[in-house]
This record gives sequence, structure tokens and C-alpha cells, in this order.
Amino acid sequence: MEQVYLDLGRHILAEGHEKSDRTGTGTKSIFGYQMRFDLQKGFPLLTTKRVPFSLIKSELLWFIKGDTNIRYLLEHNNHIWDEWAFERYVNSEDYVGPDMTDFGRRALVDEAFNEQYQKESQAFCQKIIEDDDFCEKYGELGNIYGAQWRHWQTSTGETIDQLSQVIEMIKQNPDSRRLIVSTWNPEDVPNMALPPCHTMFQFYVSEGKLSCQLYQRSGDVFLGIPFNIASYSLLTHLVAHETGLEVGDFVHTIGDAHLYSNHYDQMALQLSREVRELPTLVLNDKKKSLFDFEMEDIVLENYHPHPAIKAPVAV
Ligand code: UFP
Repeated sequence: MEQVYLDLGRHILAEGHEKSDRTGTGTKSIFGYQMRFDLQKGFPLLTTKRVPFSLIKSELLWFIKGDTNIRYLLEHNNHIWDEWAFERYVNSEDYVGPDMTDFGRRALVDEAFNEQYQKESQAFCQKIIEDDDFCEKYGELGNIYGAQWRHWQTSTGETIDQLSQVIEMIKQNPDSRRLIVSTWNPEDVPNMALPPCHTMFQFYVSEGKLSCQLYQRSGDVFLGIPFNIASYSLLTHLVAHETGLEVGDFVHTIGDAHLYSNHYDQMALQLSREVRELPTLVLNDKKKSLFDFEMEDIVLENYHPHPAIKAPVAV
């Protein structure tokens, strides 16, 4: 099953179009690609490199709670969203430390600056955890997935809980062709630092099995996509658990699927490795609702991957 991901990597290396991009890194890219993972055959967390499942778990639970403040993530030692909150802080009048302009890029090329940045960023995270007022002011990321899934703001001032509604619909009317959660809001996009990559997902029920398809407008195939596959596969398991269904397929459809130019060697290394047996996901049977799930209720068994492969994040 992992092979379909490796095929994508191989295909882009061989056939991708050289394309410039927003980050200035340069990519090889293709447009329109689909992968299908039969979740009955194992949990699709890659084995050709270690992928940190605990980060995937805490991020997904954070979305499901409708939480958009990074404090929950920090409490679970998850730093994947820090930079977005940190950026707002260093651009505010409350920030008095050294100049952090363009910190993401500078940290990659300037070791002295990187040390300063790490120090400031750690102090920022500590303050988010310890200081309630600071956390409320600077930990909040606004309209991101948690808000879009659980409390979408309508133009008339109401909120829509898309995730609860779709779960209810799966229970009441599993043959519906409208089992959709959508995040792309053309009204918000011009003001967003990172417009949603996961623009919509749809569920499908057949023969007692629940499948899910994600349309991802843009995918970093080496760093982002392995996370995204695991995250939406976990979501499919959780929704199936609550609705009393077995798991079916996770179908991953990607618009612009790209490899950054500083990931080609890492992708080639990964392609040279032998695929291993996929791990198994075990959910706490005592809990039925995915809204009650906590970290310890989700356990991955038999995960024995090859070592992680480091690669710079394009910012
Ligand atoms: N990206 C992913 N998966 C994600 C996520 C981001 O691959 O879950 F949030 C990557 C895709 C792209 C970049 O390389 O982040 C977003 O940039 P852009 O908005 O220019 O597409």
C-alpha cells in the first residue's frame, strides 16, 4: 500500500515540471494525482522513514475539538503550528526582542540568528503555556481547520458545526452524496497567511464501510503528504468508530503535487529503502464519540520504520 506513495515520489522526480513557487525554493511539480489506501490492509503510516505519529494524533484531536489556540499543541509537545503564532507576536508592539523579520528563511542560512530565534521562540512557547492573557492574545490562530470544521462563521453571525453535522448525516442517511466538510472560503482567502491546503473532504458509505476522500489543493510530497495521509486515515477510523462502520478506503486527491528542490536527494534515499509491514491502529472501544477521544485512546502497534530523514521546511 505504501508503494502508491513511493510511486508518486518516483513519478515527480522523473516527470515533474520545474516550477517556481511562493517560497522561492523551486519545485518539480505535477497537477492532479490520486492515491487510494485500503484501510483494512493496515494503517498507512510510512515505514520507509519514521513519521512522528504523536504529532499527527495531537494535531488531529486539536482540530476535532475545534481548538485554534496553540496551547493544547504545546502541552503535547507539538510545535508544528508555532511559527504562525510567533509571527503575529514578533510583528506586534508587545514584542521588544531582537529583529525577527523573515525569521523562517534566516534561521536556515544564518547559524547565529538561528540561535537567537530558537531562544525567542522557546520563551514565546513557555509564555503561551504559563500566561493566560498572553495565550489568549497570541496563541490564537483564528480561522484555521478547527474553526472551519466545528464553528464556521456565517455572514449572518451564526456558526455551523460541519463535523458534527456530517457525522449525524452518516448515521441518518449514509447513502447521501452530500457528506462534505469544506474549508475554502473565498471571502477569507485574501487575508489568510496560509489558505487551507485541505480544501474539502467527503465521506462515502457502502457495504458497511466508511471511505473518505480529501481534495488537497497543494501538497509537499516529501514532508507534508506523509503526515496528511496518516491524519485523514486516522480521521476516517475515528468517524467509522463513532458511526459503527468498518473502515473502507482513504482516497487522497492532490492538485499541485510537488517536491521541493532541496528534497530530491532525500526522496531518492527513501525510494531506495525496502517497504516494511504496516502498523495497526487500535482505538479505545470504551469511548464511542470521537469528541471524547484523548491521546491515550489512540494506539499504534507494530510500527517498525526505517530511520527518519531530515529535510528543510520551505517557508
Ligand atoms: N503543505 C502540505 N500539507 C499540509 C500543509 C501544507 O503539503 O498539510 F498545511 C505544503 C504544501 C505547500 C505549502 O508546499 O505547504 C503551502 O504553500 P502554498 O499555500 O503556496 O501552496
